[in-house]
Amino acid sequence: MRQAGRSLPEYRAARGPGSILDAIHQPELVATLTRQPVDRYGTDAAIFFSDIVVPVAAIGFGVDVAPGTGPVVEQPFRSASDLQRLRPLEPELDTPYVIEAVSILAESLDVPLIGFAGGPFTVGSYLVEGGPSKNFTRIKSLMLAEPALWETMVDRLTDMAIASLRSQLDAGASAFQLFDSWAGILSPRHYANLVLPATKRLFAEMRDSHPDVPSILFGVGTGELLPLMATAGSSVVGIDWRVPLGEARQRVRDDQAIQGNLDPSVLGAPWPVVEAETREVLREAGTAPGHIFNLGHGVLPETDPDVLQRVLELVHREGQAGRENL
Ligand code: 1CP
Repeated sequence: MRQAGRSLPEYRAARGPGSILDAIHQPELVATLTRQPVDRYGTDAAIFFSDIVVPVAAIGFGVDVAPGTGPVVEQPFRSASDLQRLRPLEPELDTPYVIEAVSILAESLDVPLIGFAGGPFTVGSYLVEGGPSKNFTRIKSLMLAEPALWETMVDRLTDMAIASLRSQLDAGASAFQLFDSWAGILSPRHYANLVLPATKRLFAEMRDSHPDVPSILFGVGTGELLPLMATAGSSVVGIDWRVPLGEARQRVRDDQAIQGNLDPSVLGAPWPVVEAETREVLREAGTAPGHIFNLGHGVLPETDPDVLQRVLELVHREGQAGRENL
């Protein structure tokens, strides 16, 4: 569950104030923060504690993550001259703290560790917009008005994601997730022409270097994009709460698993509602293998940890019963 930690009192206590990037530079602290949701909830996997802007911040693009806001960029990417600020990532030199934290976790966790990187559209959107965005106007204009520049930019961001993911897998992560969280803002035609080719290349190159490593492609609001995303080459497709899982199955390939998709806002409702909604997700997912229960997006900071705990217990109980009935 992405950002599961930030709703936890032990997260706030261990992390302290200031930019999350400071915390991300401290491998022992990262290992602790990664373990917290696993220790508390008994999740079946851990998601590495980091952020999608870590590689671009590490090469000195001038990115910070402002508390309560998210990534902010001092001098946004606006023209071809900004390409010189997007040099290749050398993980051993630029992000040794990531490699060290993954190594500590690979040694000490009892569950698989999921590494991750940001998808090219989502990371590009922060660089071009300068921060979180509602309409994504600047990045869309850049993509459409200057396709050659976008192609170069997307290729560099994709190369950085590949380098980062490889370093995490080499250090002991067992699977990886590509968060192209905001790709759902694009029309299918724009996604197919301007984002999918680089995304396909990423999964193909990852398969070449790390065959058999499970991979997840995720975005929000991707209902219309799912059939396209399903061709990108991941073994799992993440689904947000807007598409019922039964329908989502029709939109991905038969050999792909799906991940999702309880609406994170539902966790604020009284328990009987949360229970019914959780059961509905499991019912929609059906009995065929290949469903990873998750929220449809990250845990909201105001979420009551005890409610999440009960959801996890319910899912584990039902999953166990389901397996026994197979
Ligand atoms: O569960 C975890 O804590 C895992 C670590 C993790 C992950 C997987 C963090 C820590 N960030 C991410 C990925 C990430 N970061 C995504 C993709 C997942 C998603 O869609 O939520 C995105 C879009 C970001 C960018 C980002 N970082 C935002 C969103 C801003 C926006 O545009 O709306 C925010 C708020 C952050 C800060 C951040 N990153 C992570 C945490 C725990 C936090 C918030 C609190 C903090 O600063 O401690």
